[in-house]
Amino acid sequence: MAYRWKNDLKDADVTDHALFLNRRQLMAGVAGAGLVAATGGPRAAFAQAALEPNSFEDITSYNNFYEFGTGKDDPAKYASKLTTAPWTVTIDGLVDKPGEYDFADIMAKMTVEERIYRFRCVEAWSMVVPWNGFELKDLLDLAGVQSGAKYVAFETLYRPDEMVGQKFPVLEWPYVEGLRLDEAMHPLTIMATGIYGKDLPNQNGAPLRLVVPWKYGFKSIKSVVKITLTDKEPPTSWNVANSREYGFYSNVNPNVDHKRWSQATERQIGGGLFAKRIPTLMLNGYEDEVAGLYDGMDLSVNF
Ligand SMILES: Nc1nc2c(c(=O)[nH]1)N[C@H]1C(S)=C(S)[C@@H](COP(=O)(O)O)O[C@H]1N2
Ligand SMILES: [Mo]
Repeated sequence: MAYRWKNDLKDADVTDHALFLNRRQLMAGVAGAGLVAATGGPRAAFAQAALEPNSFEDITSYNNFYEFGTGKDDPAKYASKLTTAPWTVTIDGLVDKPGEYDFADIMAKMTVEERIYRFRCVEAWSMVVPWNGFELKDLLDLAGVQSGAKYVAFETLYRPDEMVGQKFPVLEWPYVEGLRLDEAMHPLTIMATGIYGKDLPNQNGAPLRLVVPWKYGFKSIKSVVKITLTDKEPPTSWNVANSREYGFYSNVNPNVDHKRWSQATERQIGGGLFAKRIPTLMLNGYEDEVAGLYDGMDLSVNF
């Protein structure tokens, strides 16, 4: 993954942002109460901290989606070619009900919520994104995870006619990722289907992509077509490309530097050209929620 010092930041889209904040205030006062009640106790525990989301413009114009090219503006330029309907997700491996799950059928069964998460790329830039999505656990429960399953493997669409970057051997295609089962079942782990209440734009991984907020961004695989429950640690694209630099876990960790740069701080997208870098937080600020998953593990070895 190339690390660029490219000054191509754009000013925040103030109008869009202001509208969103108003909507949130409205929800907090009126609909918000109903939402929390309807979804029950555990979900309400992830109170949305005072995170200020990036603008819709930031989130949809500065992307990594190598299937459409390696430039940060390539996905926004080329991803409109991607056909996202119809869309099916194959769920197979160690599940009771393997098969092709139609995206619309999945959506009809899932509870879509808003989750405002920090998003930290391994290249040391970050954003705050107001995702809409559902918990991955709910989808896995739908398929019925069998007792022998220990890991979850994910795969992105392979369609070089529409994904122009797949004509180049930048990575092995299709893009693949994986989680340990307990990470996948964690309530912070979601399948995102929207941003700012709109359908997920193609450049962000339409129609559904994984979001694991305490891990580096490349774990959050886009445009998912296959989910496989397995008993073996699955291959992951960046680890296959360079295992010295990209581990299976890839938890955000300011104390474990990348082989070629520090991970102690990050550049906030949308912060302007002269913005100070901010400290990177252990497990991207989700330490209270997820540190227990790694009890007894040396995170500098299992990076
Ligand atoms: N299929 C696929 N998923 C992917 C990528 C990719 O190139 N292909 N890039 C990853 C990386 S490196 C990051 S930082 C995030 C970027 O997500 P965003 O563009 O929505 O911010 O997507 C991740 N998911
Ligand atoms: Mo990334």
